Amino acid sequence: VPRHDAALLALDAALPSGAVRTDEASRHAYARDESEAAPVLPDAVVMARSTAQVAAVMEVASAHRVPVTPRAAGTGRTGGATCRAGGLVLAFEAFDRIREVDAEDHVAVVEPGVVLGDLRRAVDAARLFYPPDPSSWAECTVGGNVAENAGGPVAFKYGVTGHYVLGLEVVTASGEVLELGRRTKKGVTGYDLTSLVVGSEGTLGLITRATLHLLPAPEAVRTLLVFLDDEARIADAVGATLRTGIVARCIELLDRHTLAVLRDDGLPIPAEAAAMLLVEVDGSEVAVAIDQERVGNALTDAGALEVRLARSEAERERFWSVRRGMSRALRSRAGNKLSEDVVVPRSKLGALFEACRAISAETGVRMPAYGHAGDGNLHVNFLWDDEEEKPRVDRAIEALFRRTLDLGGTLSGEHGIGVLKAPFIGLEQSPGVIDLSQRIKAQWDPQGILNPGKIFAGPGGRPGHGWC
Ligand code: LAC
Ligand code: ZN
Repeated sequence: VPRHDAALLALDAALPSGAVRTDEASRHAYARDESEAAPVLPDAVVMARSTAQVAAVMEVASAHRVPVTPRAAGTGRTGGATCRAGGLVLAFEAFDRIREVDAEDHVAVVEPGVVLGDLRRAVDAARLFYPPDPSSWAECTVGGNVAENAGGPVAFKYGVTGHYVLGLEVVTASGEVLELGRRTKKGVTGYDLTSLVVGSEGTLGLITRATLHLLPAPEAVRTLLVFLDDEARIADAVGATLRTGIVARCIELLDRHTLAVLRDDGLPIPAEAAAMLLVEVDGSEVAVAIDQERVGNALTDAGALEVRLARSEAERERFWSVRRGMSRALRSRAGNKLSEDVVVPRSKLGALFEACRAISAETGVRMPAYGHAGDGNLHVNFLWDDEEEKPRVDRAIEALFRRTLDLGGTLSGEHGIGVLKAPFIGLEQSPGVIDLSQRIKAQWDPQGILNPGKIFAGPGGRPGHGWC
């Protein structure tokens, strides 16, 4: 039953009619994201279309101490858009205009609900390039990308979302509108509050506009389909690519389990292949012709079973579309799935892979892995069918996290902590760092109404891989 009656009345008065929804269907539609985090029904869903409306919502929410969970496409993978404490889901999907693509200054200015695919097309039409390419780009939004500091395959060469954020307009918990950052490429005035908000998972402020840095579009891209006969060759193949000195655009990995998904989809995979890399180079037509050859030769020398150039844009897109759908494909292959996005220093990729195999053998949990090998960023998945297997899954995940940290890595490369990893943040960060972070949070949001329950395992936090 919806609560917060007084706040809802005040919101109804402050916003256009239809913006505040308390019907069952709306509440259910906004109860979960693209993760295994258990759904929670919001008391109401509020649709925002402007900075003024977001500010009005926060004025009411802070006056009535109502929790607010920001959300746009709901493609997040750690439960960040689920409202653990009830209250409002503030939906940004209709706040979605591309306000500017400036081809001279190489800047785009967008509202938070802009779908990344739409931004990519608009930027492309101006012969520019906005590199961040999370697999969900056809659906996810720029606001969510900034809030999670999303990455993707080409992060290997180009970096993640945060590297392209020059400035942000942010609405605070009390409804104040702040302009952070700048519009110029360089700028070091004062504290870098823009970077603090990037990746803060909606816990510090609400992003109502983003000013993004663009690059000139590379003239050409070439895709190498690299097949390996043994997963043990993966680390060597990645190393061989790096040693050419050519910065590939991406070095993506599929292990033998995830390669099977490509096979099942009818893609041409050599029978003896046990792993695959998707390696791309980009630049001028002349440069990619040379780079593709040199990287291909290095991979052949490193013992690749076969190195094949994607013959056409259509073939390239066939591989990428199955790769982008990997997370959902794996989910359809088991009753339950949890997936991680751990990162290790590149030189430890082989050790991480061995650890995955050992943990899988020891716990009996199926652990397919794929991801951004060039960045040492693996999506290790945990698949199980019966609920009684769950304790073994929990054990496997904790073992993966501990090993990752032993190898000098980090718990999350691109999906954030959200609720799912909150119980584990103390494995990586010291009490002093967590305490300082929580004091920063309290400065921005003294009442704790912005996306409560995320990042930090609260006193009521559950043990294990939380909430699911
Ligand atoms: C991917 C998402 C899961 O790389 O991060 O497909
Ligand atoms: Zn990824």
